[in-house]
Amino acid sequence: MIATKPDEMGDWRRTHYSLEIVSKMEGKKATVFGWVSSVREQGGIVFLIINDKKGTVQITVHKDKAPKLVLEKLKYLREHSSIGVRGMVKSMNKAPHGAEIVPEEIRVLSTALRQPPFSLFGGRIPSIDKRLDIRAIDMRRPKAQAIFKMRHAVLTAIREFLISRDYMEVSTPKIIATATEGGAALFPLLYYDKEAFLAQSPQLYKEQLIMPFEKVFEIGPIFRAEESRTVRHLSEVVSVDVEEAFVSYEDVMKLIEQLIRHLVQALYEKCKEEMKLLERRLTTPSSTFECITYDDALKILDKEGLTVNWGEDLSTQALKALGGVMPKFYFIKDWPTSIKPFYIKPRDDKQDICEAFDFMYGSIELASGGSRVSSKRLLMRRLKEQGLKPKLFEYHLRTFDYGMPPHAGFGLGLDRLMMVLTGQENIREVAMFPRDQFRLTP
Ligand code: AMO
Repeated sequence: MIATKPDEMGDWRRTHYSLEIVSKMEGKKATVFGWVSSVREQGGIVFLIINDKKGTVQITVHKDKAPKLVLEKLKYLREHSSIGVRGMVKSMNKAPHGAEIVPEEIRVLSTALRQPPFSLFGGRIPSIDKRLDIRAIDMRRPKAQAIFKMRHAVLTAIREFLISRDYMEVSTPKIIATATEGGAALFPLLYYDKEAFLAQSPQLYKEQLIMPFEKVFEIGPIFRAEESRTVRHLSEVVSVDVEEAFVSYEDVMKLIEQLIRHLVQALYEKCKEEMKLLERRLTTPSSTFECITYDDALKILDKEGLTVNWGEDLSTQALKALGGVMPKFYFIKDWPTSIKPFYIKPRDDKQDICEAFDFMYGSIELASGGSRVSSKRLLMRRLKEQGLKPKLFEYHLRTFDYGMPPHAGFGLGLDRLMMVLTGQENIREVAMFPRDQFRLTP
């Protein structure tokens, strides 16, 4: 029940964030906004704690001295309501950051109609499924805040890293005509009177874009109609796609090594507090990651008592076993051509092996990539070998008539990378509004 009409914000604007209310401001006026996270009364003094995006600030109301209107407002204040406070800063040792605000006026902008079904600031939290139902509130928990601040820092650092190396950020269509990633199922949709699909990957477009721009990257959504519900798969994720002309898969693998080192360093610079809160300690990876071939992987698995026949993909069980032996970042390269997509280049000396790699962290595949087929004839043959119709790819193949150079690239799953960097077991913890077979809202 709302006891009174909410106040208008009027001409009030924030003058300071919570963190800026410090003892040096003694005697100055401040206007802060945020959400009430606790109301406590002790010996005729009411302490309000207000949370904003940067932290907390204490508001102290002396009941015998406070303006009547402030006291009136206190009656209706409850946790989670959003309020504005204008008052005088007083230095106070016991308050967060050594200062508090003594309010001259309080505006209650929106009274919380109910309390969240779990405490945001401590105590047991329910399962992810229950939390996702009110995700925008769940994300106010300090640990969720830390995860998404780290995600933001990683996205910023990826852009910094690639742009400083002269890659151009591009945007490609997400409504597309043909599949590129054989195994993963497509989401069909009605595009006027035609069937179209949500993009599984920007693969063909990023390859085309190396013709005009040579070095490109895209950070955007990819869509996969995953059949099974796992802690590592979602139906929509963000992919960091990179593509470059005149390089091979070995070159882009080196780029991934440098990128990951840059990201870990950036997190230590910008997100120390967040990593501490999540109890995440990352060691800066060495400058070269371990790199095994697919054949090596089969040998390791054989030693672990797991037989995988040459030419078979590595099952979840096999990846788990491999992750037990190699728990950190590493590459698996030189895969059988038959289990990699049509656009991956077979090796010149041994056509049944291709210049593909997967980039791993333990048992999690974080990225895959490779050298691409740049010959139109070969690409048509590879399409046919994979049961696809070159005619449907005419719009793509056409580009190859105009001097398509050797090129290589990769797609890195941002959500899986964030699982690793923040130490989360379930991919849903690092996606703001995750989508899976059973979840289309919020
Ligand atoms: P691939 O299909 O391996 O390769 O996808 C690249 C990376 O995207 C992430 N990913 C997913 N993450 C969570 N849930 C999913 N359902 C999901 N699907 C994919 C993974 C994966 O390693 N075109 C190629 C890339 C290239 O060669 O450039 C591609 O899409 O982290």
